[in-house]
Amino acid sequence: KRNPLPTEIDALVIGTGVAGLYQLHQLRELGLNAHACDTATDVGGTWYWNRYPGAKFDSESYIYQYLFDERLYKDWTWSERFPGQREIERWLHYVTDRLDLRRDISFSTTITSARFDEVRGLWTVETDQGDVVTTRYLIGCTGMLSAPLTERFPGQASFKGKIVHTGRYPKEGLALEGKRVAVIGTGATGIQVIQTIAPEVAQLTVFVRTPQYVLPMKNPKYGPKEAAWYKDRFDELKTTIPHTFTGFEYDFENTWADLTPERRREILEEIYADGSLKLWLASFVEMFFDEEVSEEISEFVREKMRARLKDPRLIDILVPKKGDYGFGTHRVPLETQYLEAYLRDNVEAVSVRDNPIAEIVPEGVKLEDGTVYEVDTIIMAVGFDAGSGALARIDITGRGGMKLAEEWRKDIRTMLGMMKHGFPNLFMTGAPLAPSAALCNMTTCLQQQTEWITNCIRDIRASGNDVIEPTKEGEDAWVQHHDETAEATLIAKTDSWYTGSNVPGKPRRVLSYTGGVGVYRDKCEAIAKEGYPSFKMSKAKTTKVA
Ligand code: NA7
Repeated sequence: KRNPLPTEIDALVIGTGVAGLYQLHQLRELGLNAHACDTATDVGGTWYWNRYPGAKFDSESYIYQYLFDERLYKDWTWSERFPGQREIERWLHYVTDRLDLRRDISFSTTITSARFDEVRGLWTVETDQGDVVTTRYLIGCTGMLSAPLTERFPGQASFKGKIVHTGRYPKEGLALEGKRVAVIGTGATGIQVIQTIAPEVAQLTVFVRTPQYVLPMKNPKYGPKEAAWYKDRFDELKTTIPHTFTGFEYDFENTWADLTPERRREILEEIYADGSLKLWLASFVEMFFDEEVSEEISEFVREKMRARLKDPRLIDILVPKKGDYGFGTHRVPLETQYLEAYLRDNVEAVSVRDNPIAEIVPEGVKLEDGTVYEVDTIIMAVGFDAGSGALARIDITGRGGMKLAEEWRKDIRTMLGMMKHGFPNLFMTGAPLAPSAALCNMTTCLQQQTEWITNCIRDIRASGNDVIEPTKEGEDAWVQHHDETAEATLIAKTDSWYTGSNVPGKPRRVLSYTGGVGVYRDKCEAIAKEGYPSFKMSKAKTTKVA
């Protein structure tokens, strides 16, 4: 049975994933009357929705963690270095129960609209269940990658078999055994699906547009020894992780220019052998800025990939080419025998680079040249409207009738990625222009953002005010700093969800802050310490929510 939503409340949190759960907990600790709602039937966010075969962490389990409570950290034990969706979902249930969050969550409840009342300084929120809620603070913990691009091809509805987006994969699964299956997309998601289902299905046809740089994952099982190893390091992890460049435990330590080619190679080999994202996030930071370094490291990875594939046709389809884009300028997936999957007799790679998918027909996938690939099931691993997508799908009206979706259709601007000029008391996490999935261990960033939001609400109240809004000048300055930082990188030159180029018509901007997680944290903290100079605080006409 659905928990009823209170009609009047201090703070309403949208979403109960990694961010929303911790946000709700903190607001309650602050003494606020807080509540959360979620479209899903349970907690988990990303880890609720993405239950496709093979879904798993690419961050080490022991760092994709809440670090605010030592007991909460130490009382949970991971079974391996990179566990799968089911285990991660169980962990989030454990967190939810330990913090006793369920009593303040309404599931199966989608927020459809939110309107700011300038006179009372309150948000009026409506849901698809007919609820109308008045709240002082509205916090969108809606996820960076949670608005799936489900309608990607003409004719999808005509398909005779099952067609699903990975971000909406059914709980009961799809019974793929013995079926002819198509997978469209080879991002981090597609790769996990492909390597997992290849041995099960009768026939797998993979439609590959842009080939990916991939890194092999080393995923040892964790027993009591490993659990003791990471649990004993709790204090160390808590002090290092939040301040590294990417919110992982490792950081960039090498300087390309200082080393001989032989030594660089040795370092790349050593880090490659780690079987983690370290080659991307903690080898040579120059790869993000310097075309030559980027090319050398890219070629190092391409060489490894070619050696595994051998077949020139497969190499042509699956290995990025020199000049395409550099290693690490979009999300690097970890994989287990992904490339080897294509060496199986039942797996076919179809390049749709020059001969794109034209439509879905009742029998399967039709390419522009008229070729039809007949299949029973289509799995669309085609990605998300990242960063801005989830909040833009809610009808949010700020001051003077300003609509968030319309503003972001023109230009994706935020203040610190956590607020938006014109939308007082609307906070957000995982939103554009903050460090997030692109170059950050999500849990690190989401903890920092929710903590900043909580402290900000605490500070507003302590100052005798009710309402906060970033000034236009403050927001402009942040956007300018963000852009200058981003444009110095090769990321800005690459097409992918990192720059919004995967969604037709979306304004192009690097969505994640690229100045580093530690730097971002310091900047956010400095603003709070200085009394929020780039924000305007005010008293509302009504001090009571009701
Ligand atoms: P991504 O990384 O956006 O990948 C989507 C994939 O789908 C990518 O290979 C796309 O090719 C492909 N795609 C999208 N549209 C088409 C069409 N029309 N035709 C052919 N191929 C298409 O999404 P993921 O879900 O894999 O990963 C998202 C994030 O989730 C990931 O970065 C992690 O942080 C977790 P393209 O590259 O556009 O040529």
